[in-house]
Amino acid sequence: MNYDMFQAPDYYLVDELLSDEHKLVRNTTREWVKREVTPIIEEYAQRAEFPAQLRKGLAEIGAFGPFIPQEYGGAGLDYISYGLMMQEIERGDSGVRSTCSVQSSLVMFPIYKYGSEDQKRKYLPKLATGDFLGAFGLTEPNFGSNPGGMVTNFRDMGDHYLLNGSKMWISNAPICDIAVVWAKDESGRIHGLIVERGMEGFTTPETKNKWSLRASATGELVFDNVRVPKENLLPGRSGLGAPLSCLDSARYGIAWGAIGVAMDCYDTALRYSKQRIQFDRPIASFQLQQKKLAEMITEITKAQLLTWRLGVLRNEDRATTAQISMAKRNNVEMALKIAREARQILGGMGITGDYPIMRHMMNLESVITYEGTHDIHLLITGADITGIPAFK
Ligand code: TGC
Ligand code: FAD
Repeated sequence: MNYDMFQAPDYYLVDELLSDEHKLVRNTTREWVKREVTPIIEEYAQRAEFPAQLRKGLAEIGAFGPFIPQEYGGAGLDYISYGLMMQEIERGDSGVRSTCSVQSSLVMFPIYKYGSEDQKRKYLPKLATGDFLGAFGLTEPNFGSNPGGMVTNFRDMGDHYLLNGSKMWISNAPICDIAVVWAKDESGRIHGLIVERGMEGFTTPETKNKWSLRASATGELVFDNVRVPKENLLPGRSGLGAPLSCLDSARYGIAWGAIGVAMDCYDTALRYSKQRIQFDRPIASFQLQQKKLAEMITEITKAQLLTWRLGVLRNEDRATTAQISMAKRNNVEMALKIAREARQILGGMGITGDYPIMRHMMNLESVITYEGTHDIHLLITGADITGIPAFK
């Protein structure tokens, strides 16, 4: 597919629920994705390379820290605008959206929420312009779904902290300038530390051989007696709740992003089904194909309404962790099912890189796992409605 013919479905006129600013942000991002992302992304995904040239453009459209106040370099937008941006960017590629999620929700958010005034002034403007790219280190080789068990730790050496341990599966790691790293102090309490590239003993080996999220750089963060200045500790909050609150923001963005992928798969399959002739008729005329398409638009519409309402609650600071989990889980599974059905509508053509569906489908296998697995989000809902956590 050389030319991007994407037309977004809006079956229930959800646009009428959006403000003029929301639509402007959405349309600007959509046009940028058509111009800058879809023409090149297949090639970068095949090469397993992050398209570094997008970094400046993402900053220019405000995709790095859309909800961060303007005084710190952010765009000062609301959470529905953030969601719409993630929807449009993920319509291009989940890996590019990942870069934005990490930068905005997992690096800028904790620095803005829990950082000192000096940290905010030092890091946020450079992250907003893309001069700095950030990573978020929570997951470890032996602690994925259970991050509270982490073993990465730091010791107070008087004039600095000494950081040891390693993080695994970290988006942006190989190309990051800074990383917000979660580690335990000598009493076992979790804190966030800002680690900068160039600090001695800090390395970021790349994770190779991925079949998914190939246009996103993934790697490890390894700390071998890294001397971290004391002023790099986030002073505003400690405990597991600090990183988990950042996940709320990122999971919220993913709930919107998944809709973008679903829309792209549906739109591609609908167009193809009207053009592809078999048995002297367009395959869109067969009931079995219509069933697939009708169910896709139904699920996309339900997800749009769920997510818009979540955005209203998030803007009012009323969206709960469990509500966000429900939307992330529902929408990612919805997008994955639609990608699989859309791939079938394209027959053999569906497996090629001439169409975006197979790339989206493979990407979603990561999206359904990171930011809390599909199972973990179900358990979060279960704990919320019964009052009985079933994690342990
Ligand atoms: P639990 O006992 O439930 O909670 C520990 C403390 O945290 C508090 N808390 C929260 N605070 C703020 N916001 C939230 N969302 C919070 N959730 C919990 C809680 O009140 C408690 O506070 P306190 O004061 O009582 O200590 O913790 P648990 O150890 O039982 O774990 C619960 C569980 C399993 C739900 C949690 O650990 C979890 O969500 N696990 C999944 C891990 C995960 O999502 N990792 C994601 C890594 S980052 C990533 O994947 C980035 S991909 C980015 C990309 O490329 O897009
Ligand atoms: P595990 O926790 O080992 O889970 C394996 C299986 O067991 C899953 O199906 C899970 O649902 C199930 N399971 C686990 N516990 C329970 C339970 N209590 N009850 C029932 N079932 C359970 N992390 C970061 O910190 N920063 C990043 O930037 C980042 N980026 C990532 C990018 C990619 C491409 C990927 C794939 C992952 C990334 N992650 C990142 C890590 C991601 O968050 C973890 O992979 C995820 O949280 C799951 O952890 P795990 O892979 O160790 O799986």
